Amino acid sequence: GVAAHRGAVVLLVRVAERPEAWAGWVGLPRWSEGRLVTDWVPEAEVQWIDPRVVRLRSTGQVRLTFASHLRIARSADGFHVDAWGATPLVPQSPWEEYGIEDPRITWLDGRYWVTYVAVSRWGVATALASTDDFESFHRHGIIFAPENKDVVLLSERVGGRWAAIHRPAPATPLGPPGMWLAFSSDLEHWGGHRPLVWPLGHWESARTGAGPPPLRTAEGWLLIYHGVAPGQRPHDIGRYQAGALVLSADNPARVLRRSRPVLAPQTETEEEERGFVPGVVFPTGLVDRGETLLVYYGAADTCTAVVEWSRQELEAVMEPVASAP
Ligand code: MAN
Repeated sequence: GVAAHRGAVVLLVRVAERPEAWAGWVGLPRWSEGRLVTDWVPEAEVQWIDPRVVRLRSTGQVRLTFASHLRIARSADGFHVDAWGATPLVPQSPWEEYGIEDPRITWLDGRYWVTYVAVSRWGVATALASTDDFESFHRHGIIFAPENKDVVLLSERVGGRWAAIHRPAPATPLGPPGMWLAFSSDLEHWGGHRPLVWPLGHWESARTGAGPPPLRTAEGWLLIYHGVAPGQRPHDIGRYQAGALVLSADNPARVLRRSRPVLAPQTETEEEERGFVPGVVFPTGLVDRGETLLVYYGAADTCTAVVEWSRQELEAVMEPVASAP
């Protein structure tokens, strides 16, 4: 996630840590009382689901092979990191024990609000924190229960209420995980849920989720989002690309225009086996520079990258869509 703060770009970066290899054992990290500890499990006890996730044969428990926390980086020009913040944001509560991930920052009502993913033995939820200096954070707890990720806040009230886009992940395969809209008067209690985005193209048919918090424009809300194309086999992660759409200003449940993919895995790390999870671009931050947009994204779950888009070119590839089903 990114924000403009005191004339610079502030990045809240997800840092994932993995224990060093130890022959015959798999190290599964978790946070406990503010410290990172590792559970060492014999290799034979572990069934790999993908590079990120294992299942323990004895208990059936699912664990991540890494644990994430968030770090602050400051950049004057948006391209080079000038300084790292002194205090990282690390997992604190039991529902953050396997890590905190994928932050998104929204400036709203005179404060920065951070939605982030909290991972634990209870599943994958979304929590809320706020700050005004990126040095100390106030935690507001979980706002969307498991499984729910890709939560972004709209920076202005709609019809008197705050609005969020969220992405519940149903286990019953009646429909692929997709984006929903919800409303709140205090940012902590959410209701009025309704489906927002349904897949149109094959590239987004496995799942979709919001990218950076939507940008208010003259036309409405510009939302960059990720779409996933199904892989070959059932457990394949699939290919992540990004698209863009515009939501109506007074009724953000209405999608006005929508693009084909505008960002695809392209660098060697993103495309090949050199990344931790190749085939993934995952935008979560946006800086409005007027004629251009800076879009910050996770590349192959390996590094953070930035791309600069011409606003005009992006506008030109978003086509009008027929109204919601
Ligand atoms: C998926 C991926 C990972 C993430 C876990 C838990 O496996 O999105 O990057 O760490 O879910 O959220």
